[in-house]
Order: sequence, then structure tokens, then C-alpha cells
Amino acid sequence: MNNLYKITTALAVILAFSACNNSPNTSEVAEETVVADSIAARYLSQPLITDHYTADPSAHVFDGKLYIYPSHDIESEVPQDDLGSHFNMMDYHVYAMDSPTSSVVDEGKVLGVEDIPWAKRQLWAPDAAEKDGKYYLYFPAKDAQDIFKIGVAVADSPTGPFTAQPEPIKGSYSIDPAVFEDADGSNYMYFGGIWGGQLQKYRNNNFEDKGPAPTDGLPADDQPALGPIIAKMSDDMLEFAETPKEIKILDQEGNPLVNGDNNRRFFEAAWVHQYNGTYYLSYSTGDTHYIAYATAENPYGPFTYQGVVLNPVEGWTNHHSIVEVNGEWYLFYHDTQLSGETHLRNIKMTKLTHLPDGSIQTIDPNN
Ligand code: FUB
Repeated sequence: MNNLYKITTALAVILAFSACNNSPNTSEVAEETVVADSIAARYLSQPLITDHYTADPSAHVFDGKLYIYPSHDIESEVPQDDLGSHFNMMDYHVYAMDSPTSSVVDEGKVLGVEDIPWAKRQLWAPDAAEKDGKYYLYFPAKDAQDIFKIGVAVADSPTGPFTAQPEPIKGSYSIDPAVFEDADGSNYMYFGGIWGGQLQKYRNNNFEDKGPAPTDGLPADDQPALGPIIAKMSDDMLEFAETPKEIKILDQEGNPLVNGDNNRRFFEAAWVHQYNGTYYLSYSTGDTHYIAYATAENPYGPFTYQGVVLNPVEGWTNHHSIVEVNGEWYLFYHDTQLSGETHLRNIKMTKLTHLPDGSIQTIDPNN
């Protein structure tokens, strides 16, 4: 029996008894309630959305309101593999919250794969940005050749609907775009992910397919790991304003993290925020399931590894965003509490603490 079934069953039993004003079988109700309570108690936070599966939450404050741009996970016939083919998402919804404690409103579907002229399938983790009253939804998708590219869609409102540009962003590749606005108003896109995210197929922005296995094309274990890619955005937010560059992540001694350092090296899900003038790059370590972070004095790095933001969640993937709301910092993340299935995730949020020495207090998602 999966968790969603247990929770739904418990609620159904309670509602059924109250609806027909019957005497409940108190021991059954009590048993189901205890099951639901004990499941919920295992987790630090509860799912924000329960009527859709959602993942990879990119949260932003636009005009004083909190908006979440997640992936929309769906049931799929595609078998599970190490390339993530079972993450076969078809569209995006936007969610809004008046404040971090208020309820989450589903603003509806804002973009579907059928609305994107160049995209064939797999709408993976998106992000959004605002500039001069326009809103930009950035998203990875596979093209007709099954190559991940990054697209952009534009709207007049944070809740869309978004209109996709006819072509992907020129020079884009791989997955997981995250757009960071610096204090001077410049916007930078961070992107990339290895294995199913295809970053290992590129060197210096050139496609060099080394084979179909998820690890084909990765550096040797004692060689520097691949880093996320950065590119400054053009003034109109629709193109890269420069040739994308790879970001270096170093250890405390100044040496690059190596490919075999699976607990610390970059895998996917880059996110950047600034705190007290320092740039924090956080990312998933993929097959070791941490959200790690590294810091730098400028958006290009090099970044120095500092530690763990979030310990492994239930489920294979770990993907997050970090956002400041009215002076408090929040981590948005996901796990698989509702389904128990890797590709059917649910988003969550919790407070995040920057300690006085600038480090981030590690969060444990399970109790
Ligand atoms: O949601 C699909 C993929 O799973 C994302 O793009 C990755 O970051 C991982 O969360």
C-alpha cells in the first residue's frame, strides 16, 4: 500500500462516516488516522500540493508575492532508466502564495509541449525571471533529435500564459536552467546536468557524443569534474549575451573537485543566491543525493565547496531553490512522500538559516 493510498484511505474513512452521520467504527478510523499521522511525522515538512505531482520547485518573489515554477510530474508508460526517460513531463503549472504561510493557489497550466514549436518531449526543471514588467519562463526540453536544449517563453504576468519562442536559446544545451539577477540588474543563466541531462556530451560548448551510457563522456575519476555552465543574458532576456563558460568548483585547498568525488561534485540542479555580498551556488550531487553548496566573490566563480544544504530526500532526485521572503530565507525542495515513486514527486518548503559565519545550516528532510 503506498503512502498516498494510506492517506487518502484515512481521509475517505473519516469523510464517509461524517457524511452519513453514522456511528463510525472508531477502531478503524483511529487505526487509519494513526497510520496517516505516523507517515506525516516522518518528514520535516508536508507536501505543498496534493492534487498534482510536482518537483524541482523554482521559487521567486515577484511584486511582493511568492510564485513557484515546478516540474509537473505525470504517470508514464516509459520504463525507468539511468537517463531519466521516465521523467516524461508534458506541461507546466504555476503556483502562487500570498505569504510563506498561506495556502498555495494553482494558477493553472501555463505552457504545454504542444505550444513549443521545437520541443518533442520531457519538459524538465524550469525557472522564471522578471525584467521590466515581462516574465520569462526558462525550460529544458528534448528536440526532435532527442537532444536537450533550453527554451524561453514570455508573458505579461507571473502566472502566464507564456508564449514560447520559436527556437531554443541559441548556444543552449543540457538541462536545469536557473536565472540569477545580480545587484546591478544583470541576469545570468546557470545550467547543465550530467547523465540524462547530457552535459557530459559537451566540451567547450561543442557536442561530442562519446556513447549512449549515462557515464560515457565523463572525465576520469581523478580528473576535474564537469561544472555547471554560466552565460550572461541579453538585455531582452531571450538570448545569451556571451559564450557560455564552465564554472569551476574547488575544494578548500583550491583544487578542483574531481569526477570521482561523488559526494561533492556537481551533478545537476544549479541555483545561485546572494547573501551578505557572497554568491552561493547550490546544486545536486545526483547519485549521492545531496544538495551541496559552494561560495564565490563573483557570479562566475571559481566557487569553493562549503558543505551540504539538504541531506538526501526520499526518492532518487534532489532539486531545490533558495529564496528570501521578507527577510527570511526558505528552501523549496521535493521528495516522494505522496507516491513512493521516483518520478512522482511532491514539492515542499522549509526555513533555511545562514549562520553568523556565512555557512548554511544543513537541513535534514526526515525526522
Ligand atoms: O525533473 C526532471 C529532472 O530530475 C530535473 O531536471 C533534474 O534536476 C531532476 O530533478
